[in-house]
Amino acid sequence: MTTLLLASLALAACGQSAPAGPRVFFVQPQDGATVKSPVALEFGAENFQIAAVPPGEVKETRPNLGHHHVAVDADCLPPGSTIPRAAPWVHFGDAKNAIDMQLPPGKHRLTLQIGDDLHRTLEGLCSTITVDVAQ
Ligand SMILES: [Cu+2]
Repeated sequence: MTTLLLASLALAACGQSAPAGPRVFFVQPQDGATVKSPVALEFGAENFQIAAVPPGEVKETRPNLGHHHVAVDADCLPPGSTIPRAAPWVHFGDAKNAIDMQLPPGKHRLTLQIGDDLHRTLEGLCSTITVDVAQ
């Protein structure tokens, strides 16, 4: 009796379409891939809007949108951090989602992180992969 009840509750829970959270990810390369420099990077986002930073001085951020940032051999910054305008971070404030990047041979971590109009990190919107750059 109890088992049946739990089973139907679980089914009911699955049937509801819970809103999927926003997410950011590398479309390419794949995590663990062996690649050749220059490496074609492509970024993707789901349930989140990628938008260019407005021109001029930005004082306020717009909700639920932002732009990509990528860093080589760096980790995700904690939520609420301002992403430095300095190496290793590259800002895509023009809303671009791709770049061909020169990388030295060897293993490298690639971190993709969303920042809002004020280049501040957002909870859960970061992804790190590792690639092996061939000689
Ligand atoms: Cu930025």
